[in-house]
Amino acid sequence: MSQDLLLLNQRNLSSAPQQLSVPSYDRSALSSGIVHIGVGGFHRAHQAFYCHQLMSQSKAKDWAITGIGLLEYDRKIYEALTSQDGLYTLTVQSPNGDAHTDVIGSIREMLFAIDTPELVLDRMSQASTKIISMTITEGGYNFNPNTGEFNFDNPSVVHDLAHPQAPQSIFGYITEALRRRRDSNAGPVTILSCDNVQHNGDVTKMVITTFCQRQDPSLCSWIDKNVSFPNSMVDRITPKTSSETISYIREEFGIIDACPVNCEPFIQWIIEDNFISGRPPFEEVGVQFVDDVTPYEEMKLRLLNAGHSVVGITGAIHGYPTIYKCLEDEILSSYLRRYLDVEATPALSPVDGINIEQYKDTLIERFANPNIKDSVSRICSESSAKLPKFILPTILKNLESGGSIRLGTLIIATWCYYHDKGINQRGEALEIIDALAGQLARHAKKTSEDPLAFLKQPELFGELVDNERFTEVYRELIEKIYAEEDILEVMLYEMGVSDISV
Ligand code: CS2
Repeated sequence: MSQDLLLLNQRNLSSAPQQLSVPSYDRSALSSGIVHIGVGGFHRAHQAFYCHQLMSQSKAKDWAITGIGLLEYDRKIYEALTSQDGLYTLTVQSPNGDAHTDVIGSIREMLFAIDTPELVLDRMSQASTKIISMTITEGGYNFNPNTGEFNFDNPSVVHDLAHPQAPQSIFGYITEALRRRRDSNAGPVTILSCDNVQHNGDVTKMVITTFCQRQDPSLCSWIDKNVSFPNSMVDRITPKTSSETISYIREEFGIIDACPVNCEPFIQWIIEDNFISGRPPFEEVGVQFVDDVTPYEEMKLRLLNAGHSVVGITGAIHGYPTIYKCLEDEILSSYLRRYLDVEATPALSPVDGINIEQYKDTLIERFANPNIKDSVSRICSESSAKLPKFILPTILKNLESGGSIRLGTLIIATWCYYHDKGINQRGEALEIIDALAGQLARHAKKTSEDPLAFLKQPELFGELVDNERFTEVYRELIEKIYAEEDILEVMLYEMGVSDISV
């Protein structure tokens, strides 16, 4: 290693170059009030950043974060952050090329459940832990979005039902931690979901109590009185860390950071103020507290997240690598706007104090930020957990009201094509990351014999396959996509006919 390069850690902070902003607060005086499960890029660009901002104003020193990795997949981030004393760089990149990097200091320690399960349970159940928060992805909640049923067949759930004291799943960990809190009088705690799931707090409460009802029904009434589950809407586009970001930090600052994060300037967090055991004064750093988060989450999921999937799935088939490249294409960007205006917006409930037109303008500018190289494959990953929440509610609402459904239906049909072909229209292999990839491909591959085969996955599509108006449009679009060499041609055509009610 060159002598000029510094490893990022607490000891080396004092030698960091002047132009790098490092924590101004005494990290040794912090204590953990928050335990966070799932310390990916998003958590570090969002919640950990909000906490860091408070600490920079000499506030919230009891609200530092203990980060937890539950899965084998988390080992890498656990090792990297542990070797860096919880420190990492966060680079905010503006569309005009301006970039600002901070070293974030709000994560006090990292724990890895597979190596030290007792330590993890200990932190979750100690009285000083007031909030257990989580980003476990849209697919992590282990329930069928159509029926609301919890999946008791999941092997780690089966394991945890039989071994309450040695859990593997998040449900097992939380339930055991709550039991220990009850038995030791550690006091109430807030469980805060930070995932893109509508009513994420209610969903978290539902899955935890359903699991607990089966494992230890006597604990349920304690949970009812001593645990709160606020709903929240979270937002900041955070691409996967790339080797480019690692090199940027090394070249710009002479710092070796194994797990830097880069993200857009936009940040938003809207939360229902339902923290049974107190919370950091997040409102002082721009977090909004509301009585009912429903309209905000609906707007975000059905405009921003759905918008991502609209350009992501079609962009993947055309062969674009990143979202900003998709936005540079006029057909894709007009299609996106058309989808948002003609199908998504009319299906939304009114949102107090938010100008939806402006919101859409801003989201298109955000997607187009050329310095956020957000990969199409990240957006398409786990679409089986995303599209039913991002796109289907809009289609269902428009089916109910007689509104347009063609633009959204094209995305579902393109998604089928994506799993059927497994390659883009340039002949390159698609990087398909989805827990249900095998099942999705099996259904998609039957499309030539049965054009509706892909829709015959009720856990994803509910009863849509029985809706005549929907299936008529879907069949027509499937035919077009399979006949055309370029998805963009189909999109162009559809923009001409999108407002004709079928
Ligand atoms: C994205 C989100 O994964 C996705 O499909 O839409 O990760 C999105 O970038 C974030 O929700 C932005 O807040």
